[in-house]
Amino acid sequence: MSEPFENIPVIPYEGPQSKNPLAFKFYDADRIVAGKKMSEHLPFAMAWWHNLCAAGTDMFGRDTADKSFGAEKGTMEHARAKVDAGFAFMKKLGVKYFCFHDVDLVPEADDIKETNRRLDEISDYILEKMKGTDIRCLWGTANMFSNPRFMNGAGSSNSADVFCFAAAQVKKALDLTVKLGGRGYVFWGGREGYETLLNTDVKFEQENIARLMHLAVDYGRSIGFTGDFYIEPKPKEPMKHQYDFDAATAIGFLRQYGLDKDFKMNIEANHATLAGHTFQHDLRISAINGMLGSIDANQGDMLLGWDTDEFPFNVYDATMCMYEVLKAGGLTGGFNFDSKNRRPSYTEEDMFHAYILGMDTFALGLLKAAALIEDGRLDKFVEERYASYKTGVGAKIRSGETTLAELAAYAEKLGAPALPGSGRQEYLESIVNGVLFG
Ligand code: XLS
Ligand code: NI
Ligand code: NI
Repeated sequence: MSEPFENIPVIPYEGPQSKNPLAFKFYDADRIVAGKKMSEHLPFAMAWWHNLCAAGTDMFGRDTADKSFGAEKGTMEHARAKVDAGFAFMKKLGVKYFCFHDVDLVPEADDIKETNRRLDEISDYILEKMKGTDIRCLWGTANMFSNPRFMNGAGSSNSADVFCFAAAQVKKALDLTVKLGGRGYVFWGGREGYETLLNTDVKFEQENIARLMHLAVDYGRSIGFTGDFYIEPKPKEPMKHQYDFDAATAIGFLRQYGLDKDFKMNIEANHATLAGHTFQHDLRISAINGMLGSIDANQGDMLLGWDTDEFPFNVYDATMCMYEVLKAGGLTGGFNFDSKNRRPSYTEEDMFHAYILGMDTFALGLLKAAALIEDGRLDKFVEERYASYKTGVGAKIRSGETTLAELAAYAEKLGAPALPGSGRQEYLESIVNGVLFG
C-alpha cells in the first residue's frame, strides 16, 4: 500500500515572502519569542475526529472527502490506517500532540467489552507508532453524546444504567489517556443539559455530573494520572441549554462541588462566541481564576449561530488569545485544532493548508502579542486607569481598612466626584493596529 500523503512534502518554514502553499510563513518552530521557542509556546495538537474521521457529511449531504486512507471504513484495518495517516500528517507538519475521543479511534461495537478490546488493540498500535518520535497525546476524552443511549446526557441522564455506561467509557478513556502519555483529560458537556424544564430536575442532574467527575478524578489519580482534568464550556448545541455555559459558569460549578483543585478550563474559541463572549473574555475569566488550562483553537462565523469549527484565520483574535496566554505564563495543555475543513475543501492537500493556516495564524498571534506586551502602552494605560486606588481612600478600599460610613462621609465631603478618566478605547485600538501593521 502507498504511504499516506506521499505527494505532500515535509512542511518547511519559508517566511512571509514565500508563495509556496505548502510552507509555513510565520510558524518557525525554533524561533525564540519572549524567551521561549515558538514550538514551546504553541504545543499544537491534531484533533483525531475532525482530521481523520470527519469527511464533510452535514445535515443536507454526504461525505465530500475520502478519509478511507485505503481501507474499508468501519473496520479495524481502517482504524489502523487512520493511525498511520495521523502520524504521517503530524510528522509532516511538526505537530507534536493529538487529541481523541474513544470512538474516534475504533468503530464502536454493540457490546462495550468488544469496543474496549478494540481500544486496547489500537492503543498498542498507537504506542508502537509513538516510539522514536516526540509525538504524544495532549488529551483524551469519551464520546458520551453520539450513541443514542446518551440522548438525555451522560452524567445528567435520567437513567442510572446510562450513567454506568458513561462511567465505563470515562474509565476506559482515562486508561487510554494515561497509556498514551496524555497531559489532560477533557469533559466537554456533550448532551449534559436539557431541552425543557417540564421534564428536568436541574439540581439532581448537576449533582450527578459532579459525582461522575469526582469518580473520574478518584480513578484517574489511582492509576497515576497526574495531569489536569478540563471542562470545555459551551452554551448550547446539541442541547438547547448546556450546563457548562461559559467559563464563569463552569468555574462556579467546579467550586460548588469541590472539583476546582483537579480541573481547569479548556476554552474553545467558537464556544465562547456562541456564549455571547469574545474568545479573549473566556480566556481572561479562566486565567484570573487560575484555571486557564488548554485551548481548542478554531473560530466561528459571526453570521451563523452554531459551532462551525473553522480553522483560525483571524489574526486579531489570535493575537488577543496569545496576549492572555503569555500574561498567564502559558498553558499546561496546548492548542488543539478542534477545526475542520470547509466541506468543499475536500482534498488531502486541503488538510495541510488548513493546519498551515491555523499554525501560522497562532504564530502571528504570538509574535504580535509579544510585541504588544513589549510595547507596554496597553499595560501602562490599564495600570494608570486604576491609579486612584493607589493612595488615600482608594488604598483603604483595597486593603479593606474602611467602612461604608467612612466612605459615605468622604463622598459627602466631595459633593460630586470628577468624571472617571477617559477609557480611550479608540486610542488603544489604534495602538493595537500600529503594533500589528506598523
Ligand atoms: C464540540 C466540542 C468537542 C470537544 C470534545 O463542540 O468542541 O469537539 O472538544 O468532545
Ligand atoms: Ni466545539
Ligand atoms: Ni472542542
